[in-house]
Amino acid sequence: MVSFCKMRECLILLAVAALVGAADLPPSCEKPVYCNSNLLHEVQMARIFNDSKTFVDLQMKFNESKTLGDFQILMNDTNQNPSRAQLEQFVTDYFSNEGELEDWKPSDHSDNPAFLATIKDEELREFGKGINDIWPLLARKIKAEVLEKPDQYSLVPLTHGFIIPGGRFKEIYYWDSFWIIEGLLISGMQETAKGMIENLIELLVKFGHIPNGSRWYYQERSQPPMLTAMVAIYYQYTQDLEFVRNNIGYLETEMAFWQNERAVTVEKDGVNHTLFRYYSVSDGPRPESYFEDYNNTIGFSDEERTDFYIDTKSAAESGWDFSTRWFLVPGGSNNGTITDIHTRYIIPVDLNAILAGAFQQIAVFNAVLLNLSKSYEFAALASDLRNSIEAVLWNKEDSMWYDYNTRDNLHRKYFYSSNVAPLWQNAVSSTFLMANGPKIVSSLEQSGGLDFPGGVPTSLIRSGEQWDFPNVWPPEVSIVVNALANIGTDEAKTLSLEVAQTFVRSCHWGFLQYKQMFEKYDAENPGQFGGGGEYNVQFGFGWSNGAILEFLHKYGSELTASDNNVNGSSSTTISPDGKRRCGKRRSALADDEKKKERKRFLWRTSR
Ligand SMILES: *[C@@H]1O[C@H](CO)[C@@H](O)[C@H](O)[C@H]1NC(C)=O
Ligand SMILES: *[C@@H]1O[C@H](CO)[C@@H](O)[C@H](O)[C@H]1NC(C)=O
Ligand SMILES: *[C@@H]1O[C@H](CO)[C@@H](O)[C@H](O)[C@H]1NC(C)=O
Ligand SMILES: *[C@@H]1O[C@H](CO)[C@@H](O)[C@H](O)[C@H]1NC(C)=O
Ligand SMILES: *[C@@H]1O[C@H](CO)[C@@H](O)[C@H](O)[C@H]1NC(C)=O
Ligand SMILES: *[C@@H]1O[C@H](CO)[C@@H](O)[C@H](O)[C@H]1NC(C)=O
Ligand SMILES: *[C@@H]1O[C@H](CO)[C@@H](O)[C@H](O)[C@H]1NC(C)=O
Ligand SMILES: *[C@@H]1O[C@H](CO)[C@@H](O)[C@H](O)[C@H]1NC(C)=O
Ligand SMILES: CC(=O)N[C@H]1CO[C@H](CO)[C@@H](O)[C@@H]1O
Repeated sequence: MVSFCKMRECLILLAVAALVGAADLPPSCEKPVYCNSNLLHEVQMARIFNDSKTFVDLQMKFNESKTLGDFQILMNDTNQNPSRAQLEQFVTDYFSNEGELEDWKPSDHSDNPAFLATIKDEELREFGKGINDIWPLLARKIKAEVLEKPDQYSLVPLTHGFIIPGGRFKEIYYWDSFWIIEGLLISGMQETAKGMIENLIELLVKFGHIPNGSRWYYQERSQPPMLTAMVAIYYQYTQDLEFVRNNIGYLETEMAFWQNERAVTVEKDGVNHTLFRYYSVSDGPRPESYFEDYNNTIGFSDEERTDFYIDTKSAAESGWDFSTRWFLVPGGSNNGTITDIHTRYIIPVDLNAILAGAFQQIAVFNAVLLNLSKSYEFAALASDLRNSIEAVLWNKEDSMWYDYNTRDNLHRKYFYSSNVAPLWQNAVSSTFLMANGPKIVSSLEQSGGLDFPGGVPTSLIRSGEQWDFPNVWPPEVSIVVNALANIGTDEAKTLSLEVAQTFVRSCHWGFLQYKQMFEKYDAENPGQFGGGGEYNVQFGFGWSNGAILEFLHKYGSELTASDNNVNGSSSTTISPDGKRRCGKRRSALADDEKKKERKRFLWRTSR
């Protein structure tokens, strides 16, 4: 600012900047104990718990005003400087972790659901059974105490039992729930799946959007908006049109939230486009990662700190917390660290694809419900967004979609698994697909992102962040597998199967070794869990189980646990010792052979 304004103007500008500073922003949530108080600050900064989430998950033994008032007395008595021991004592006296949730037995769980019989490979059938057996271990219900004194909990009470992701994630989570619901439907647990959706709708009604998870401290953040996709997959499995009729208004409410709160105008080639970004505006560090966020802003100006909090929360809203996807350094590259986070300037491919898919799905639902004017309205929204995705995010040269940096008007030309999300969400027109499908396949093959024995990593950049190399996140593998399948050519289908096969074998190997499913895996070491980020790897794990069940269901007659089980196929990925990477079909093909093969494309579907 100082470099291009005269002193007097600068003072005015600075004054204006200060006016829109932290003072005008809401706190992370309306519960001071959990979001905005010196109690929170002192306890978190003293690192009484290694994981910052532990404290904000505790329940208060007394009401909020007594808790805050008594803490103020402690502060006064200690000259505003309580010792660590005094803080520990206060936490012990005023908080408890007796538990807000109890185990729950979903009545629709069966030990031998029908889909298992469709898995041809015996070892993988065992694997599918093993995963199906995990559902009851992740099933929870809110205790009656929470409903009696909701003000003393950070947990938001919900009516139905639900499936948690696992580990430290012991509440219901928004986008995780899509893969959990799909897995439940495959396991024949339709009632549980329906209850999950109804819980999320309760959150939508309460907050006006669906927060990251069912905790007050997630109040100002949403997550990838998959509610419509959840209702769609539930309808696909159940044909429960009554449910769609009763809930379609909520799907429209959610779309309105994104349209009103997260839309941005991007001018490209002389045309203005409406696209969407993650943008969660509130003041203060994320309560559940308070120490980490605060520590990262040491040395920042007030304005920089406020921006950092908004950009980290916005990145958390994306589900990719954290990744070089949100890092932006001068010049426009992603070569930075967490302190270079500028989520607000990035237009994400996956978010826009999800919304285009949701608009289209709502149009379809309205058509089925014979509400044609609504159907046209949403079809037009879908079509506009598809056009904007093509105009702004599609990179013709590379035959790939990229996130777009609105600060420098540049594509973010990096491999991220989210780049292919428009195919996954059917957010492309049939003519576009006909013209570009084969090119996208080769672009993806050449990216290097599919070359790892442990699955598709989210990126190829080893940043130390958990949504970067070498971590493989199960929902992202699902996005790539479905994106390829939706291209519709034989080659794309083969590649889709290969990607699924590699990941299923990796997780199977890990399952045999550890008797666990992890939230994330390691692309370089099949079956091993991923690392990095702010907390230790978690077990369980909702979306991993869902993604594997999806692959076993989708490709159950073709997948094999190891090459020994393969009958007549030369496709190889890893050996069950999990260490060696064998030659892959694609790399084995000479370039001209590849070209010939590409010419043999058979278009099976056109949309
Ligand atoms: C917290 O972390 C420290 C240092 O890493 C470790 O020594 C300690 O055992 C941990 N405490 C708990 C309760 O996990
Ligand atoms: C909170 O609890 C205290 C003592 O337990 C009580 O005196 C006070 O009325 C309560 N306040 C509210 C708002 O319930
Ligand atoms: C703490 O001290 C301040 C300033 O001395 C005073 O205004 C406040 O009432 C005190 N609070 C309590 C709870 O003692
Ligand atoms: C795009 O919108 C901006 C402001 O929102 C406006 O200044 C600009 O003229 C518009 N450009 C076009 C091509 O309509
Ligand atoms: C605090 O931040 C500094 C960088 O400013 C970092 O080196 C350090 O590891 C952080 N401490 C913790 C405990 O995260
Ligand atoms: C990224 O930054 C590091 C140090 O900040 C530097 O060594 C490296 O060359 C940079 N890489 C690129 C691709 O700009
Ligand atoms: C169509 O949708 C509108 C707006 O949601 C609603 O008012 C109307 O009742 C619906 N019509 C039918 C036939 O469902
Ligand atoms: C392979 O499949 C064929 C036909 O299904 C069967 O006849 C043959 O025995 C199988 N071979 C092996 C090694 O399993
Ligand atoms: C950082 C944040 O916003 N909290 C959580 C949101 O939900 C995801 C799970 O989908 C967690 O990874 C985040 O920690």
